[in-house]
Amino acid sequence: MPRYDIITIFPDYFSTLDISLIGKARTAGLVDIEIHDLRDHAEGVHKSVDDTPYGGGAGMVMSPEPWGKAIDEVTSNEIIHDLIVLTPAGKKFDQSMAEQFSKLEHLVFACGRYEGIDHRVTEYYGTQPTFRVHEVSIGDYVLNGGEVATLVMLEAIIRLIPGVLGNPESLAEESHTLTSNGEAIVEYPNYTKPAIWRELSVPEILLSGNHAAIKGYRHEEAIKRSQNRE
Ligand code: 6GU
Repeated sequence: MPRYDIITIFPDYFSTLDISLIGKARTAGLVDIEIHDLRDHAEGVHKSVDDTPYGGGAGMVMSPEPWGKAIDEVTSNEIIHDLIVLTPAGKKFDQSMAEQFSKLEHLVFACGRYEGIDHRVTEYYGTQPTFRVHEVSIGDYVLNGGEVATLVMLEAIIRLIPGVLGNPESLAEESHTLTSNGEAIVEYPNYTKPAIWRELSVPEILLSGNHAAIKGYRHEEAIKRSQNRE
């Protein structure tokens, strides 16, 4: 099964990985997720993991030493490791990236805080033959750290692992599949009972039983939504 190691100074962020679909996937032995506290690799009475930036400037930078120790501890020279460094300066995460990562055997998530991690960590592992390093962002806004970004990535990745979703048909049908010309197509709007809610009716065609017409209607609605999204 694929293994995901998460290195963070806030392990508590990841308690939600015990619940819902990901919790079930872990219990079922479909994925192995291990959380590691970076501070276990810090030295001194204060167990400090950061320092002031060379060249000056605001904020603190995470020191390379604890990161090197933490990453070395969860990796070996035997297999390829994909090291994901969470940073707003990274390549933007999307569904195709999720699909690629979902096929990999060992992901290591490095959750930076403060003004990020000393860049030599990215440089060093980038030169190691058993590592591929990916700097990833989840969108054009600034978070306080990589923890929530890691949760977003894990949710998108793990649901693509075979056996995790109860109904694999929902994978093929759902939002953000790409059309034949590579355009992102979003899902059509969905309705369930009651047929009238607060004076709003469900579109009549969905009650018609005419499957071809329903298919056509849904496609039209999906196109409209896709065009309105930019
Ligand atoms: Cl991965 N990290 C931080 N700190 N901010 C972000 C981000 C990551 N992705 C978008 N904003």
